[in-house]
Amino acid sequence: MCANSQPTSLGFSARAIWINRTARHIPGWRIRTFGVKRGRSPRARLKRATPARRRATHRDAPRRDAARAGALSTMSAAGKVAARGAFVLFEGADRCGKSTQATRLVRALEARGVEAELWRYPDRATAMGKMIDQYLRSKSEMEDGAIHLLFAANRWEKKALMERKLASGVTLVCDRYSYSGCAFTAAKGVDGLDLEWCRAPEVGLPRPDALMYLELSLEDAAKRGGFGEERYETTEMQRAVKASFEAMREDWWDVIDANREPDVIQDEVLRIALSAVEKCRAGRELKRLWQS
Ligand code: Z5A
Ligand code: MG
Repeated sequence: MCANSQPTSLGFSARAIWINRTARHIPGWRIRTFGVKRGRSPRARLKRATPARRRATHRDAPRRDAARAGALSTMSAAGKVAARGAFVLFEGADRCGKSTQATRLVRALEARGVEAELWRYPDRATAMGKMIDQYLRSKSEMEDGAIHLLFAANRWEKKALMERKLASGVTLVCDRYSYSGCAFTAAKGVDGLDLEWCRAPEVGLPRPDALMYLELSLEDAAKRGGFGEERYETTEMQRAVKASFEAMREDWWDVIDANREPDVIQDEVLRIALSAVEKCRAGRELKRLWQS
């Protein structure tokens, strides 16, 4: 029997398969499956499921989506590592130039065709951020442990968005993050609120791909103008904050001498950021804070 000749003694299902296979070679034919039992779609399966199974499926959805997003950040459908945006962070004590350099960096990256966004913490625009803002401006009071957790929650509420942006290829340039959170709370010297305690609520957040710590002495910082009116803006507090940053410093941080002309600092910062962007484009895995 030639390959295209019709079988004579086949049952209904086998005949349908034969029609399908044959039709595929005929231009203009729409392929349909006649009488062949197909697997039901997920939606159809869910419709027929018992109420308990349906509830479980919906309950699992966020976990499934998170797992998928995690996988997407490193693997493409073809099983290759996928390009993503870089998470670039500026940290340092007051007036070292974080906001200045973060703003300049976004512009410099965009000028080089890198899609970039400026993020900052605290994000004072959210409901939690508004409470933080009130606290920083001494318009409200809060226990030291409680305000620490609120700063951390302000990062957790934006974690999913951060991951989505990075996975979609946007580079995020961030002005302060968890390191400031830990440095400031630990600097208060409150019993029990040491660095280890401070880190706990931050564990599992996305870890930056590059952390630029702008190093500036208190004396040089003072030359950049007086303190503002916010709660932590005193010499004593800033000294303790610097000590906390020192205690947290890790090998992979880039320590930048911030006592130079802004343009000179920017050149160094841009080199570091572009190197991170390059690595993330090549599929570098997004790590988690303080997880082994
Ligand atoms: N906080 C916390 O407790 N827990 C947390 O989890 C987080 C934060 C995330 C937020 O302050 C406060 O919240 C902060 C920590 C705490 N408390 N304090 N203090 P913020 O981030 O909103 O603070 P800010 O108002 O942006 O100030 P800053 O960050 O300390 O400044 P900066 O961003 O490092 O510096 P700048 O604004 O870029 O520059 C300061 C001045 O220096 C300005 O006049 C510039 O023009 C000048 N400048 C900048 N670069 C240079 C150079 N290279 N040469 C000379 N002059 C320069
Ligand atoms: Mg700033």
